[in-house]
Amino acid sequence: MKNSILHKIAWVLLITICFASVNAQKKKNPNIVIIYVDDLGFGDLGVNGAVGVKTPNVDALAANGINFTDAHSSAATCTPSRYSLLTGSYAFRGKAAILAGDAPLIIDTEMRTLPDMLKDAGYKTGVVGKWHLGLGDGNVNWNTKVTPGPKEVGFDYSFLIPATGDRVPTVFMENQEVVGLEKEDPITVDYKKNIPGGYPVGREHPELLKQHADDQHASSVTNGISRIGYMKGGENALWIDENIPFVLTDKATHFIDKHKENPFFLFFSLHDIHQPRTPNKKFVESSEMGPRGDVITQMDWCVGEIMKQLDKNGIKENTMIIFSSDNGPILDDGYLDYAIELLGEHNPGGPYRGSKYSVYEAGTRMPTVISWPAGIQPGTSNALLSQVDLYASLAALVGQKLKKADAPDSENLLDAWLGKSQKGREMLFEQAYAYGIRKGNYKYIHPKKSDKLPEWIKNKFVDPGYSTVPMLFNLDKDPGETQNIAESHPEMVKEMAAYLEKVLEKPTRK
Ligand code: NG6
Ligand code: CA
Repeated sequence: MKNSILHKIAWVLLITICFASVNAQKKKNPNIVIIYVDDLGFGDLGVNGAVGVKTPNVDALAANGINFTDAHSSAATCTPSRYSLLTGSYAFRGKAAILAGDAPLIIDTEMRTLPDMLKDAGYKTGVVGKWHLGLGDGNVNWNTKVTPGPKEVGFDYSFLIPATGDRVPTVFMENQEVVGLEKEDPITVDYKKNIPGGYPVGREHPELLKQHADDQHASSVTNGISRIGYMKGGENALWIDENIPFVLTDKATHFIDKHKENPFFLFFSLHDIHQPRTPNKKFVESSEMGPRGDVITQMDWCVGEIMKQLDKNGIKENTMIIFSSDNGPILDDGYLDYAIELLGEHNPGGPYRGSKYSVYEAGTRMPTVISWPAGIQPGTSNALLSQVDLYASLAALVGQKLKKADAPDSENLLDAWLGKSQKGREMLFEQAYAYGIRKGNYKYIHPKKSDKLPEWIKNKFVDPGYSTVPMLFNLDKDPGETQNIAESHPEMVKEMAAYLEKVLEKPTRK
């Protein structure tokens, strides 16, 4: 009898110890916050040499963490880069291209995503901000819960700008339902034709506009800004552009508060500094560059608020912040806010050539900072890295094994992300309107069959990197990609073209 009681006590003790150690293990994993800025260029941070604007909060993050000088988004546009970040797969594999605001979800719900993987490791997961990965399965009805969406690809919580700031519907969605929608005023969206009884159209009513827009951005006007696409209804739910940073930061800090006891993963995906750039009055004239500079200050403020919240909750030490951008900078992307005229000496892409949409370096070489006071030593790193690798690297960090089909292009480069090694990728793939490959400091640009640019790209401040002959640059000597040395380096061209061929053929993760 006595023996069996002792036995029972021993079992209870053993189980308690096991649970305690599992919990301790869980506790050790840092919270992870990805702060993903939209269209921020390498040179747009103080720490990377910004001239007309200050970014004290991000600079402080860099001073206490690692500033990466050769880290890349997987693509030079938004949807593709985000797709790769969340799936560890190159965007072309999922046919991910810039999406319309009513496009269906492009992530296969059967795929194990980055948030799925972190959930398996015990994390609470949330996304706050720009989504632009599609919602629903076609013919989305904005007046009901829209599925599939973030929940079906691994996020416990979502608060979204469904597509972009310049696309309808201009409403927020919380857990896949429009916030503030009134039953009597349902939302209709159409990307092809105007909707009778819908919002006035910018190209017919320029007097309603706060900012002049080109014809592509001249459809429905909400909050004095014309957008891509047509919309009707949902008046009570419309966002006020000038308040977006406050609304998003509030949701992000609430998520942090709510989950401070768990490990959590927050994907904080800002609208800034994408057009339309309409800084809140708190930030107007905070820079010397007009709205584009002012929204950089605004973005920096958001970063500061996140830091404050972590500090307040006593979890700053064991929170890893990954700060980066989805694609390179663009001065004119459709709205007239005088970004070109007010640029001064500022170089949005730093010393690099190109911009958003471009296969030249500035298209994908992203401002990238990682801080984790409890886990990394401050410093800088010039390791060659791609955001597609964050999935496998974070899986290694939290002790999750990848199954064969998971994260098909993601390499575990955790030591490089943590600054323990300066060795990044051997070869790196860049997707823009042309394909690029990096090997060490060499950069290869794959030729296009035709040099005919898409019509809409022509008038832009874009240097796309289209060429009908192969191009090769030595970034060591020529960071601005001005001297094509392909002809004198045929072996290098051959090797890099062969690697590209392999990437295009099948997943690259070993
Ligand atoms: C382009 C838009 C551009 C911007 C971009 C998406 C036109 C002519 N241009 O199609 O203004 O919205 O899509 O930007 O419509 S991104 O950062 O989300 O990739
Ligand atoms: Ca973008």
